[in-house]
Formats: sequence, C-alpha cells, structure tokens
Amino acid sequence: MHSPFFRLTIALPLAAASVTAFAASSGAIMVSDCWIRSMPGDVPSGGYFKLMNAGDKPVDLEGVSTGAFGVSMLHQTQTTGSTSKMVMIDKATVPANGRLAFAPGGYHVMFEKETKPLTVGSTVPVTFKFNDGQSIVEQCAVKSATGK
Ligand SMILES: [Cu+2]
Repeated sequence: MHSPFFRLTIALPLAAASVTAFAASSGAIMVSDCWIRSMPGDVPSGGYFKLMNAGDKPVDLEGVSTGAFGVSMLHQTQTTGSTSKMVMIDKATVPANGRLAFAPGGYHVMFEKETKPLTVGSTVPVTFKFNDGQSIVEQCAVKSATGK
C-alpha cells in the first residue's frame, strides 16, 4: 500500500523543494462531517460525509473501509418518480476545485456486518481511498437511527 506519508519520509533527505510540491498535490482532498447512522441488528448502516477537492483535477473516491464493519460499499440512492432504489457504484467523482456530499437520499456508504455493537456518541475510524493514491483516515461519529 502506498501511503503518502511513507513516500514523504523517503523523499525528505533528497530534496526539500520536491517534498513541498508533492505535499501540496497530495493534500488536495479533505473529508469532513463524517457520521454513521447506526441501525439495530443486521440492518445496514448508512455512512455520510463531505468531500472537498482543492486540486485542479477531479479525484475519485474508490472505496472506504473500517474495522467496525465487515462490508463497506459505495451506494447511490436513485429516485424515479415515487420509486427510489439503491445501486452499487465503484467510484464517486469529486470535481476539480469542488465538493461532493454523501448524504441521506443520495450517495452514501452502506456498512454491513458490524464487528461489534456500536455505541451512539462514540467515533469510528474510517479509511477513505482515492484514485490519486491518497488514503485519508477520518473519525466518523456514531449516531442513532434517527440521526441524533
Ligand atoms: Cu445503500
């Protein structure tokens, strides 16, 4: 696995200038406001968050993972008239210098197979993987089924 921190450590003794340039481009994506709607029993839990891309190229979120669930999938809720369904997606694109929200009714992460019961009010570390090689770990707040 290529962590940006690993590559940064290797590059440090070589040239400070290239490290600065690399850090700027690798820091283009930000994850914020992450929360998980914890559902009882085996009901899948939704994961929601905001992505911000400060770079001048689009970046794809390719997947998330966490030790708290056995399965984490990218989903999108699609609504046609009065019918809505969830479809699996393999990526979600954050536009250049733009934002993308994962929110109820749209893009979300579907967490299944809880590894242990989650406590409302606690946080769970979730790893976000992007197609530029970047991985970001963000603490996601565990909320109840009503989103509180
Ligand atoms: Cu879903």
